[in-house]
Amino acid sequence: MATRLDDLSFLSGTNSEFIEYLYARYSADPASVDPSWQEFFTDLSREPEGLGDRAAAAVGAPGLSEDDARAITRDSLRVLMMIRAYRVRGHLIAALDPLGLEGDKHHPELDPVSYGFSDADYDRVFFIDGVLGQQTATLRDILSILQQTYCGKIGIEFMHIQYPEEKAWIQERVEGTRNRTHFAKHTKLEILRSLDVAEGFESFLQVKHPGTKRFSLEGSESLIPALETIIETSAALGTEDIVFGMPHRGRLTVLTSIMAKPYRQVFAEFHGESSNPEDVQGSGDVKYHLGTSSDRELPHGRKIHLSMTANPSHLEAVNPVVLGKVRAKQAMIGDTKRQRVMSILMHGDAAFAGQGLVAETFGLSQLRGYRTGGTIHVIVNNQIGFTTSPKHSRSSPYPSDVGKMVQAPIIHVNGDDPEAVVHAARMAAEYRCHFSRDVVLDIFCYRRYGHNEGDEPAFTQPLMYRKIADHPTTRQLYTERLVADGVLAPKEADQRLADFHAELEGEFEASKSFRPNKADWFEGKWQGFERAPESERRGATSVPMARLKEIGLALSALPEDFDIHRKIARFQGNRRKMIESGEGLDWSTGEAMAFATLLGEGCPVRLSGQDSGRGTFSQRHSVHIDQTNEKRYVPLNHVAEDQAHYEVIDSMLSEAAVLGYEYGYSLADPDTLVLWEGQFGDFANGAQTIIDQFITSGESKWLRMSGLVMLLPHGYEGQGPEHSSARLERFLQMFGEDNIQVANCTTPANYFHILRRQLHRKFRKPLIMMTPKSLLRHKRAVSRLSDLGPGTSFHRVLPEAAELAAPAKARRVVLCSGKVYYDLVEERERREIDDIAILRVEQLAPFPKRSLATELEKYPSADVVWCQEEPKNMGAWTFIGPRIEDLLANLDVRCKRPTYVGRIEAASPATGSNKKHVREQAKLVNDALTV
Ligand SMILES: Cc1ncc(C[n+]2csc(CCOP(=O)(O)OP(=O)(O)O)c2C)c(N)n1
Ligand SMILES: [Mg+2]
Repeated sequence: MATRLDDLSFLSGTNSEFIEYLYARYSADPASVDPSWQEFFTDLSREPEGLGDRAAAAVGAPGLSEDDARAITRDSLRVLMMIRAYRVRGHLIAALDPLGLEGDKHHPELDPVSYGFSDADYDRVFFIDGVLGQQTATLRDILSILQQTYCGKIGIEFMHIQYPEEKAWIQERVEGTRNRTHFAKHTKLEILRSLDVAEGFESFLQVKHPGTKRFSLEGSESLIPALETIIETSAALGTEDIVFGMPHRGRLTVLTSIMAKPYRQVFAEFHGESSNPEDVQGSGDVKYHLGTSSDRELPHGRKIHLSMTANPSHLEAVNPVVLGKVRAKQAMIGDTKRQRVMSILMHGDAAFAGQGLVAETFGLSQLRGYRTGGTIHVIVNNQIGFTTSPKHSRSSPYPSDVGKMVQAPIIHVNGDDPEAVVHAARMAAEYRCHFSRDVVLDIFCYRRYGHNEGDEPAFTQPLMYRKIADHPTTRQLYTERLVADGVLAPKEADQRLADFHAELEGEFEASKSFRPNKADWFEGKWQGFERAPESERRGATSVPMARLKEIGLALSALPEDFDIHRKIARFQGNRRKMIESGEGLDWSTGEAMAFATLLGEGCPVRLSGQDSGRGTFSQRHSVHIDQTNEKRYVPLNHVAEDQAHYEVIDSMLSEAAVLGYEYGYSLADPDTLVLWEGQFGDFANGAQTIIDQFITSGESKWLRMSGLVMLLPHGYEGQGPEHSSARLERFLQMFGEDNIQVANCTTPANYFHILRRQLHRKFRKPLIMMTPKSLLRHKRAVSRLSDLGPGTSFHRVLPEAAELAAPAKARRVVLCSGKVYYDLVEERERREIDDIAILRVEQLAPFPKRSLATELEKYPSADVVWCQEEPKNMGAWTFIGPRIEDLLANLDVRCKRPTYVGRIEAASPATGSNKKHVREQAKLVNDALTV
């Protein structure tokens, strides 16, 4: 039976027998023990000398009897087992908590007694074969080295990493330095300066605005030297741009001291000045959610761009957004090694342990379409979440355990030892740069006051807060240390703080007359953009015919020697026919033509979603797979010379993280068409936080635009409750102040134009597209190539397509949106009705008032029906009903109020029975045309 080397829990007391037992088995048959044990024993018994001989020689007793040599071997094995236990679990007894709340720590696997040693063995010399840099050492020395290395103010978890190179790198660094720090005087003073600034700013705010919410950093000021170190180390290793994401805790201090946001501006925000330069723009947000950016000059003349991403109060929701921004920035500057732009994410301990988005974001970290070269995660582990203690808020020992899912090294550090923090932060930054992987820095600290400045923490944690009340600040402790070490005179320390206070007083005075600069949302890559105008929003989306043909043919071509699947060959052949004949373009060809033409114009397209390469409905076939060798061929990357890149990604099976990521991407790069696609539309509700807090409200809160497209399959086709509805009603309910566009198109041409329109205007707006399923192959849902050509554009409302007998006398106008249109038209034909007009509302929001008015006025004597497939409490009705009524009130028509036709109010979006579905569908079509 193989046994895991890491798991020593069964060793206590009997470990020596156990090792002997294993060793005996190994000697009889090496394969009978676990490979890790094989490696272990092989290492120890390298030829030509066996371990016993070498050990005996090393401890100065060559030529011992076989029994004695065996005893020495056993001793060495036990010591080596113990050393390994310290590497794995030393952090469990490290001095991490500044408050020392856990009391004495003991772990049996770290106790020599468990390995059969007693006090009498402490001064005996053991052979350890070069481990810890020693051939031999006394047990006392070995323990001292181990405790210094693994159980001091830094506790490191790295033995879970399965990559030998990474593990060795960390082990060498940690054991090589024994985690001791040796800083020059000027570095020590810089560390102190960071603490002065952090403590000084927070206490200044407390004096000037007592009780105002600021989520102070007090108790975790070491975050500031940690960030400074990460920035400096990363910059020295080639980073030019860092994107930050962080929660409320200490944000104001980070914004000012790290991001160089002017103190006067923050003070002005406290006085109640609008955070937005022009009050008329946007709703604004509370000060501890705002972002900022700056260029900082570092020692040695290096420059680095820093940007803090604005975020909502939903903890951890900003994580994927930050990563998406980083990826976009890397793409824009051609940073293929992913070293020039990086991300730092800060977290609270409770949120990091509790929020699923943390795990989802880790999940993205090594994926081809999403990797960003590693994120440095910093946990401000103040050992509390609002009023909840860790033991009630997580099932794992540390908040950081989730990081192990991607084998991130986890460095725990005591926040009251700023030098250890700096040392740990440097190692984290170097690791990320070296291995391009995520790393977690877990700063153990405390929260000096309540959750916010109005909260009383003693209601819930009286003992902890009594301890905190008597606990000196990190700055005080470090000052005392520097004074004791002769680095600083006591007076100097006071003077430094006084100088900083004087600086803040000056800023405070200046804040009274502070007027913010112009809004910064149209800078950098966004230069030349503007707020969306009221009208003229169509954009020039048509493409010359010759270009369409050329691109379309390239799109339907295949490379030579490509072993293509029979059905894909037919798919390509059909597409070719569509382009050659200019007739019968289907949905997926409309989409491919939109992408291809944009690519040809130099605009990259990034489509990420659930099985998006092929397409959930086997409709897209963006990527062809050679049937012999599985090589990929992406036709969209072969449509024109000098074209931009098309990236299509089958995403991780997450909604929130992936959608957040794509939103972030769209924030950084307005010139890429960024699309996220759900498998079925309703799955988007797993990303509701991203939709609510970023996509629909981000522009208003933070003056940041996004041209993100969400593709959400929607339509009632008898596939049951979840696969029918993308919950159109939710998006429409969230529409306000021109924040998003919601559309449900019925023709490939209109889809082509609405996608192209995303990049052919001087502003960006998220587009929520209800996309079809049955219409993907519907014989009527086709367009001509010329519908994409000169003179064409997107139509928010599609007029009656048939010839009616006498429009002015039509008795009814049926308004609808999406797939039900084709059901209605087919039934109207079957019944040979010629006095009912059917109009399609292709864009629901912003409501197309003018185009709809133009169409409705053609039918002055008709009554008006809104027909939808969805139940009455869902779909567009509650949004569109009142709007149509308002419109009719101002038109010269008979009907003044639309009538509802559709499914009755329901709890579940659709029936699970196909038969029932067909019956319901027939009824609503019949009602629309008769009742
Ligand atoms: C998703 C979410 N749920 C609840 C809250 C309310 N809330 C704000 S801060 C906080 C405690 C967070 O604790 P922690 O992550 O440890 O950060 P700390 O405040 O201790 O720095 C809670 C529950 C929130 N902001 N976001
Ligand atoms: Mg906390």
